[in-house]
Amino acid sequence: MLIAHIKEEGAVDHIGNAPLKLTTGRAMHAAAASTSRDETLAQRIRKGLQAGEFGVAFQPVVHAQTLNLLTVECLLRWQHPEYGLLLPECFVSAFEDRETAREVTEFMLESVCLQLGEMRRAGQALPAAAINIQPSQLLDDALTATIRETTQRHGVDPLLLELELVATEDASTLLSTQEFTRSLRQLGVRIALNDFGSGYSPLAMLGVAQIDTVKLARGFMARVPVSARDCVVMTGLLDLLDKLDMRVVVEGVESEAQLGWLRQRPEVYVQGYHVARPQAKLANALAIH
Ligand code: G
Ligand code: MN
Repeated sequence: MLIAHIKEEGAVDHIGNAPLKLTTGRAMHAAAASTSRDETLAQRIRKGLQAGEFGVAFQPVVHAQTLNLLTVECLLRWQHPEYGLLLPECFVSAFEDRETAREVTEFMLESVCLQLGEMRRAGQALPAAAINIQPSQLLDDALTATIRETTQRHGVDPLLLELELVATEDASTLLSTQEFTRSLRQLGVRIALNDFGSGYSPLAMLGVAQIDTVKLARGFMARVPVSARDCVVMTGLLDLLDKLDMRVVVEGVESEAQLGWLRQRPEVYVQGYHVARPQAKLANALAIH
């Protein structure tokens, strides 16, 4: 079966929970060790960007019923020379440093637009691409200009880009005021709220926030369809988002039973290991549909 095949091929995210914890521990150790040499994790990341230690993995988001591709989420990966493959949860704390967050976003935009530009020149249809940013980056006046310049240089339509902001108090505040997303919107860039329901996620913000896509946190699906009460929570949320005309992506779809349950709803998009793991090659993430 195509899906099962793709799950294995070129997977760069096959670190299970236990090894991932190990990697996290090592990364923290690394951070601590480097701090003692007067090098912060943020500085080490910037050095790693220069040294070509960072890469991008691609995970498809598909329509639950048809499995047609909606977007490819572009995920940062750090191939650390000493500690091996590190996932963003190991080092995202360093993105509180504004300059580091900016450089990482520039790296992602450059990598993703370069690949999309190459596809366009090869006459291929381009997928929409989602990139994760820190909510505070909406305060960076240069963000819109960087996106405009990078997309233009590679001949990529900014309409293809979606920025994912993790649900935090900052995201809630910034997305509830039009001016912080106005220039991005004018450029045609879409905004997604990531991990909704796991962090600071008041329902009231859905009424006011400037959001195109809500990505529901993995936790919501953990006991669906086994637990009737969890199914009620999901059904209520999906009804709410549907009425608000927001696009909904359900994250963490890890089983056929979960996908089957979500397939009852024509408006739902899904992302998760059962559909495809993050792939080292963009082409593999696109081969899903
Ligand atoms: O926070 P965000 O939703 O952007 O996280 C994306 C990360 O989630 C990816 O790096 C990937 O490793 C992980 N991921 C993707 N699909 C699944 C899944 O089905 N289950 C789990 N546990 N993690 C997933
Ligand atoms: Mn994301």
